[in-house]
Amino acid sequence: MGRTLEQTGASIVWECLEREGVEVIFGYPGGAILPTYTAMGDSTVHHVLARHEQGACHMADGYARASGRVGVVLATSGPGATNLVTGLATAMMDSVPMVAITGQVVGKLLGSDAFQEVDVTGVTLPITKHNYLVLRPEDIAPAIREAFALAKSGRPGPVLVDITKDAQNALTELDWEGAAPTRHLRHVPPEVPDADLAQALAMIKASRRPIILAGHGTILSGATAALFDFAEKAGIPVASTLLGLGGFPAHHPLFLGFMGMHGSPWTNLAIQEADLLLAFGMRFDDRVTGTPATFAPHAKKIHVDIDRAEIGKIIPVDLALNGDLKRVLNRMQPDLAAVPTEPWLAHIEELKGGHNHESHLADPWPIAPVTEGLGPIDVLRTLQNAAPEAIWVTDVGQHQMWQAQVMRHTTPRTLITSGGLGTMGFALPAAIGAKFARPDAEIWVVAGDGGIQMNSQEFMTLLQEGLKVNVAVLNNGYLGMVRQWQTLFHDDLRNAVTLASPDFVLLAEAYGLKAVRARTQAEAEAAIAKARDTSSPMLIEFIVDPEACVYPIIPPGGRLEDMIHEPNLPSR
Ligand SMILES: Cc1cc2nc3c(=O)[nH]c(=O)nc-3n(C[C@H](O)[C@H](O)[C@H](O)COP(=O)(O)OP(=O)(O)OC[C@H]3O[C@@H](n4cnc5c(N)ncnc54)[C@H](O)[C@@H]3O)c2cc1C
Ligand SMILES: Cc1ncc(C[n+]2csc(CCOP(=O)(O)OP(=O)(O)O)c2C)c(N)n1
Ligand SMILES: [Mg+2]
Repeated sequence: MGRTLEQTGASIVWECLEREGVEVIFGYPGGAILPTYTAMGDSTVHHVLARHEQGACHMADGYARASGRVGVVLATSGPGATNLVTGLATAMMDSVPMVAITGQVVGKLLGSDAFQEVDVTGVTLPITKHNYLVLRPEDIAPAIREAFALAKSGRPGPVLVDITKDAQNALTELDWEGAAPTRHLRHVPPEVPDADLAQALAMIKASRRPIILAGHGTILSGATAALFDFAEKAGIPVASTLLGLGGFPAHHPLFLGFMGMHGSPWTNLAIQEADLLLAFGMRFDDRVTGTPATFAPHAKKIHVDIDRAEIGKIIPVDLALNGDLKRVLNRMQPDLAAVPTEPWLAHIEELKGGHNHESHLADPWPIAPVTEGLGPIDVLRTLQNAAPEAIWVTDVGQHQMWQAQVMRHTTPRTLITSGGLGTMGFALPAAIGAKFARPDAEIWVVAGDGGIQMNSQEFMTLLQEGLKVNVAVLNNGYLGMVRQWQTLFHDDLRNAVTLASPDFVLLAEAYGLKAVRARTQAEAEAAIAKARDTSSPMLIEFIVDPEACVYPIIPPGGRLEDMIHEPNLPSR
């Protein structure tokens, strides 16, 4: 009877994916993963052929960020696997649940410099949450099941499963129940003791200038509703990290916008004056703290984080609540009382100078006159007004920061961006993944002329898959963020930042997208309307001011209050 139930390791890979509920995977074939591609057969899992493994990896990442589910990427050994490295590191830095499956040379050749052999578990050890080298077909199902459990449990992250070609080819029986994961149980967060919650509540009660700093963990934990109730009941204002945007509605009166190096001025100032900082699911990145020793100097600090290793890593805290944020907030909620924060909120209003809290760049923080071309901020405002419900997938650079400053993120998972690694080339493939997660959503890429050239081959994947995603390229002729640093901090040297680009309209058309260039506000508005009206994907190249800088900016080694503002504005 045994033989009839036997199947190849490769076929087990697909069965495991199906049983894990995977609907779509992103990949690129090659020799060592060929048995698995051969066994794809009539699998219910839709395979998206990327044009580069890095693209496939960011697609899986974008899918995971947009859906909250595990993204899956498939690649061959050697160069296929090494092309995943940037994508895995991107996901690792931003706690994105992902499973990467790679083919490996046959077991007996391991360590022999065989054709397309790379020690992939070695290479990816520091950029995965965990990884496996699978040598036997019977170990495939346990490794894949455990990989899914690990990727999504506790603090999410990417897990890699490297499977030798002979393990994919060999026959075995799938024992699904026997392959049930056990290791991930160690990652179940401990329950925060009642006494610690009581202490947190006492600290909140005693505070007069409290502030919540909500991070990506708010979204990862599904704690956005709990955060909303918590902030409203206590009357505590909410600042956000870049990756926390969307975790608290931008239009809410208690929302202060995002903080840090390019954050809202009043938010940074409020943090420096606060007497209690409630850090919820964030990891005190250096873009957030400025010089750590100077961060929130007057505040007692409570840090809620699921990862014990993050607590006290950068900023010493007065109370550590090591657990799941949603659970912690829900447990505190019944005993939470309103804090008399009216004077504090009034003071923050003064810091704001009466202007629109939804965008710190709104009047009266006028932006510098545009030197030539469109104002990049005007372009982003026009996009926001045209498509307020869209999902925005941003690349890395000045345009990324302006997007975060200008646009109102009201619901979770509507801003998808590479924060921790800051990976140029992320946006286009990540948007393709996001479209699979949210097929009915309006999805826009916002990229620079530099970043779009890093993975532009994925335009073809967009077309082949018949996806409607619009692409806004803000062409300033520079690697703008680097040019800005050279301008502000390195004598305006402009070394290696002047960027020649292809004709983006022709490039996009060559791939089959519709495309148009906009040089004026009227052209921009018409182009955006056309893109939203057209059923096929469309690229708009916005010719924007080459000299604009992102303000405010905290200089290297600075404190939050050392923000440099637009030079032609009155100092505050
Ligand atoms: C050009 C550029 C400029 C930037 N400027 C800024 C800036 O001005 N301001 C800014 O904020 N960022 C900025 N960033 C982004 C910055 O580098 C970090 O990526 C970002 O600050 C990280 O935010 P985070 O800590 O909320 O998220 P993550 O780095 O994703 O950390 C999430 C945290 O939540 C925890 N967590 C996960 N799940 C749970 C759970 N269930 N319960 C509790 N905790 C959980 C994790 O353990 C982790 O500690 C910039 C990036 C770039 C590329
Ligand atoms: C892969 C990668 N290489 C280098 C960098 C460093 N870097 C950060 S922003 C930036 C410039 C981005 O230029 P562009 O895409 O044109 O966007 P802009 O800043 O002009 O809006 C560079 C080179 C990076 N973040 N990622
Ligand atoms: Mg540029």
